[in-house]
Amino acid sequence: MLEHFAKFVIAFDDIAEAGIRHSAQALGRRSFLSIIGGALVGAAALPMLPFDRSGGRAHALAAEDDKACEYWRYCALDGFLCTCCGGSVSSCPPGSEPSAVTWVGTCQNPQDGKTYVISYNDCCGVTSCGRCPCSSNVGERPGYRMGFHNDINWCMANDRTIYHCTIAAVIGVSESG
Ligand code: ABN
Repeated sequence: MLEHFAKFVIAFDDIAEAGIRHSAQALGRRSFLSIIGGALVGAAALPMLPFDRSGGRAHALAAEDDKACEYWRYCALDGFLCTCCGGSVSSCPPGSEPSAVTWVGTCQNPQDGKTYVISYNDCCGVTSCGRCPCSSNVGERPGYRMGFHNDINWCMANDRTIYHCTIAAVIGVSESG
């Protein structure tokens, strides 16, 4: 067995040597060495290239972070995230109040694959928060379809109409998926 293996290695060695000799003769020694040198430098540089090694992990993590625009409930939210302004994903920061009118969208939760109905209430009565601006527009429509539009101040029907930030409360599961 060992003898067979040794013979195989020697044969392989001979073939490789013959191939290299042939290439060196055909190309000339200088260009043969420059090709080999280029290949070695190229192989050494490969691991330094900027490959994406994250495998989509960053995106998956952002889908669970309610202070990131990529959080799944914010798929149709246009405004400042209340989670960055002292509130939570479904309650307004202290001193502000939820808008009396709102627009409703649907977003898919990547954890269970279900589509949920989300109410995007603006929080009103305090000057604009200015933190974590987001503009996601899944299912959103232009202003002439007002009930499907997110780029307006939904505090318009409140006594205190100043816009502060936006929350995203789950109000049901979408039957249509
Ligand atoms: N619905 C958020 C918002 C408020 C004011 C202006 C534009 C968008």
